[in-house]
Amino acid sequence: MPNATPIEPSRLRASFSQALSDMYRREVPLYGTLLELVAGSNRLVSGDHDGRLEVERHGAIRVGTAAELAGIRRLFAVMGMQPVGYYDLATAGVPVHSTAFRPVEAAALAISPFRVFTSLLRLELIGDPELRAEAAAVLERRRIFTSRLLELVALAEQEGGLPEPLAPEFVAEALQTFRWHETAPVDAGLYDRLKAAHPLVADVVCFRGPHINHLTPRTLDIDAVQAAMAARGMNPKAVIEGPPRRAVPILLRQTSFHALNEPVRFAAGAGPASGETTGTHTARFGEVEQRGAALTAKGRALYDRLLSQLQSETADGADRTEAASRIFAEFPDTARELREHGLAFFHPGSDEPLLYEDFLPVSAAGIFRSNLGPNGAAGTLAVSSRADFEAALGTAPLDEMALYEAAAA
Ligand code: OOG
Ligand code: NI
Repeated sequence: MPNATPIEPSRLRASFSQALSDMYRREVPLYGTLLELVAGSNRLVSGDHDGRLEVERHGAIRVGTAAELAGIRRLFAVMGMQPVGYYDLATAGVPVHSTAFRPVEAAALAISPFRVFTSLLRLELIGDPELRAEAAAVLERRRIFTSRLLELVALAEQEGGLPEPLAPEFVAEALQTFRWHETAPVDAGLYDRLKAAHPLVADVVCFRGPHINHLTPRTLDIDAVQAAMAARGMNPKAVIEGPPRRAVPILLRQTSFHALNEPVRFAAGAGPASGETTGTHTARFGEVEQRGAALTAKGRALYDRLLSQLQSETADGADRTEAASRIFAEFPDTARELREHGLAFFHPGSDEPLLYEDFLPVSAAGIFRSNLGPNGAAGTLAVSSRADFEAALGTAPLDEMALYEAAAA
């Protein structure tokens, strides 16, 4: 389709995230309940009756190979999303390392802030060499992009954008990559062995593609949503990740309902008597987030120090709410002090802090763990290699601090 005007990447991203939301609500009806609850609570807080404040801010996927990660990078680039930041989850016992694909320009963020937390499985952490080879072989065989999607991505790369008339088809084909598959290409025996190695390994290897594992709308009052989830029997995780409630919110607070147990049909095994078998898998959930000020390196260092103090003081199960407000009292809680102490970034010539657009590794690990069941809480794993991740991605992720510095200048 020569000479057709390319669609603005932010508009393509907006329609993709809306389509993904519609698909996920059909796949996971409890997520629809969460969206309604968040919309209701946002209306109470803001008195805003028409705006879609609670439009999804992010989603998350997990891929299995370098080639898949590189393909995901090309796909998201068409929608104006660049890899930002590097997150090593190994120190929290989660065998992945990650980046976030997101828009970086203020204008693009304003049109659609949608981003995807994307994790690459570290297969080398499977100790048993035979099992590792089996997992690698399964991953090598799968194709997570339709051939038509690959054609459309290549066309967009050649033309410097996706021709506008092809946008609906592009969105429909892209959704295929992230949909749920109820049938697994592996037998139940292999699933069980991979799950015993780590539940995350089974989640990545045993399915036909990187199903979206959660979407996350924005709330204006995360404490209210947490309480409402509990009141509705939605089984929320025990604690809200991130900083405590404050007058001037900083960084990112997150909570979720626990992942559901969903039916799966496994392929027939190799044994003579075995046919297709059924089982269950636990991976998909719903999350909410509340964002606050982006912190400078100095502010972030203070946050990290207070958070690790909080973690060590509550390791024995002590009351986290009490400890958090006591420990975080040290973090100044007015915009004026945040600026005077050089703790947060501000819009140029304004009292308004810049919004934090990224993720927090300790919080992300908490979200992972609460959704992986009892085996998900392993200790520290071998430290990951940022160089390996960059080689797989085909580039170095952008540095989030540099982006905030530029936006504040
Ligand atoms: C990603 C968990 C991290 C967040 O909001 O911090 C995340 C995953 O479960 O794949 O989404
Ligand atoms: Ni998330």
